Amino acid sequence: MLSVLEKMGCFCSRHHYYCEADVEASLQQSADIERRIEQETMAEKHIQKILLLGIGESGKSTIFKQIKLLFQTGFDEVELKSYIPVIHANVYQTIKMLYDGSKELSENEKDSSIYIVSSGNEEIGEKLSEIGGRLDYPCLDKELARDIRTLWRDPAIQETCSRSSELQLPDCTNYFMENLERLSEENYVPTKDDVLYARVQTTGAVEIQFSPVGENKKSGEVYRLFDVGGQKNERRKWIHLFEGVSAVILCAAISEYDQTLFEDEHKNRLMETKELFGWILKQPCFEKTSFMVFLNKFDIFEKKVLKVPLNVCEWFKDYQPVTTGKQEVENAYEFVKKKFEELYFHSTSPECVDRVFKIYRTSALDQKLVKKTFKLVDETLRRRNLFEAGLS
Ligand SMILES: Nc1nc2c(ncn2[C@@H]2O[C@H](COP(=O)(O)OP(=O)(O)OP(=O)(O)O)[C@@H](O)[C@H]2O)c(=O)[nH]1
Ligand SMILES: [Mg+2]
Repeated sequence: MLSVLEKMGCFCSRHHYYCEADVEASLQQSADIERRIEQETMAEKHIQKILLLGIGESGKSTIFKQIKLLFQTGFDEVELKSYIPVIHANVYQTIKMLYDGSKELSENEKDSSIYIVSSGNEEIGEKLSEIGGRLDYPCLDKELARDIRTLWRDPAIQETCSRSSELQLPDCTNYFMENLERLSEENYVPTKDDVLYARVQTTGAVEIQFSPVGENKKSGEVYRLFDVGGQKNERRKWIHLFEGVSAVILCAAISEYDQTLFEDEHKNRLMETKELFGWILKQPCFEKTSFMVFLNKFDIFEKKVLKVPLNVCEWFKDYQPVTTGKQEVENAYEFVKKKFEELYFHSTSPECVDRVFKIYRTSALDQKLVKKTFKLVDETLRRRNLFEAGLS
């Protein structure tokens, strides 16, 4: 006890001998701290917060990866290699879904024979289905890759794949199946495209800070971009990010008009997007927030819309195709775009009419297009800031 008091005495005596210079130094120190906090707060204020929102698989993380590639240092070898287990898991899960799907279709469909794999491939299918159901996948070596390729080329599996919308097959299926040789190499390092195609469901939220300084070095804006999980059980976490948001980028995968949610097979993906966007627009904290809608997966949309009528989706039930080919794709796209515009104006109260609203056509895998789109987003937000600064 005494020693503690002694020690305290030691400190007290130092205080006792505080001279004016000490006081001045201490005042200077606290002024410095305050100035630093103020500077940091100013810097924080300068940073514009952008949220990527949308349902699961709409392409948010793909846009996020592109921004990392475009405006940050990209992926180093360690980061690229960290995608190997994800990519291999995508391969195993996909081939299992295809084989199990073909068995189900061959039992339940009228024209069932087209879904029966050749007898020689049945054993391979059973083996791969068992592997795909494991928690730990084996290393994708040449032998396994050969088996997967053999099964993939089976006409019954190709028929099953043409029903991908009903089977919840990921969009990366064809890409990875066509690159099996490379993916199974011993020293395989994923390419930038492999990473963009890799599908991993986001849980929680991740963020990056970047400044899209263009060739003309004009934009000095600093953005903090947040990527969140879009599946239903993830969305309750979003609310913590809703304060002080400059812009919301809503990702809507317009190619998914004939698909149901991964987490709820009774709900159409575009109907879910419609409800979700309506809900986001009505959030009081977004009264002054800019809205950018990315009508994503246009590359898939332009092929699908010529085969599957747009009006299979309840939201687009009044769509009537009138032409064919490229013109039909444009008509269908414009129709979908108009639906989003109507939804925006319908869900926006009069107090919010002056907030920014823009719609862009995107394919998140197309780096040039994402770059061009983000430049437009940047320009719009800068113009908006100048306008607001003029008002204040
Ligand atoms: N063809 C094509 N594929 C895309 C596009 N955008 C995303 N994808 C693919 O779609 C899959 C899902 O994309 P993600 O970016 O993971 O979707 P997400 O919105 O982050 O999904 P959650 O994390 O579940 O909310 C990935 O395999 C992507 O490669 C696109 O425009 N075209
Ligand atoms: Mg994601």
